[in-house]
Amino acid sequence: MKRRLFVASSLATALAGCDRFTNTLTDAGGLQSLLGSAQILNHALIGTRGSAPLYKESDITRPFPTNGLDTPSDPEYRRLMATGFSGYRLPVAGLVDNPRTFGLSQLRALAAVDQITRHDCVEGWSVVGRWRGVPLASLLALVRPKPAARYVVFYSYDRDDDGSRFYGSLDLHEAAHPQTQLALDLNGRALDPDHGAPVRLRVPTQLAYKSTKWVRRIELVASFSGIAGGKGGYWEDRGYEWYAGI
Ligand SMILES: Nc1nc2c(c(=O)[nH]1)N[C@H]1C(S)=C(S)[C@@H](COP(=O)(O)O)O[C@H]1N2
Ligand SMILES: [Mo]
Repeated sequence: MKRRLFVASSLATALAGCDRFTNTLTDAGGLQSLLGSAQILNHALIGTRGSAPLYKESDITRPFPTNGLDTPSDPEYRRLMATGFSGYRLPVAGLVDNPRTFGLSQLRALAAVDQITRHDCVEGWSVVGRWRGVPLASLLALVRPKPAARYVVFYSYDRDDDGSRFYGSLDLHEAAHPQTQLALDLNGRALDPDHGAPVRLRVPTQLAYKSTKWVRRIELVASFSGIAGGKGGYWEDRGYEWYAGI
């Protein structure tokens, strides 16, 4: 409980975060952020390692906002985007017995999970959307993690003004959760670049900063101490909690 309270207060102070994004939702006199912090407190206090709630078609946020506006300017990403991502390849390697590289059609050929879930940003906004894609567990089963593998690291195409790349990580338990997916579609259409095309991670059991967009490469590791700031993610390196369960 003590730890949860600590998590709650550190998340509340992080409410002004995610400011790499231009937030398209207006904040009417702080009410939104007040509601947001109450919601985050609630999540942090109630907490669950069970399943995230599923929603109905009629709950889908319409129109569905563009939350993160910074479609990567990375030249490689722009080249892929220009060809409708036909040349996209996703390597899954590191501490695995069977490293593989997947094209989009190979990913689409795997059985998909289609779920309507809520995406909660620490800034206090939420959206409900239908994400469809491959359960990460299926991919892990294909590459066969070695016993030493503890974390799954997701590297993105976007980078900061100072050049640091976005990345994130999950432990194998969360990675293999049946609701954790590599999403390919949003609300019945292929993901658009603003929402993480062609492949974005969706982790409905955790806050949205764990749902890495524009996934470029996946690596299984024993520790992330040697990666970037060593805290397991772009936001974690900047003070956010690594475990962001809701
Ligand atoms: N690659 C990458 N993934 C990312 C981010 C980012 O900056 N880069 N931001 C995260 C945060 S803070 C949020 S709230 C969600 C926003 O996802 P959306 O733009 O699809 O709503 O993406 C997450 N995944
Ligand atoms: Mo966020």
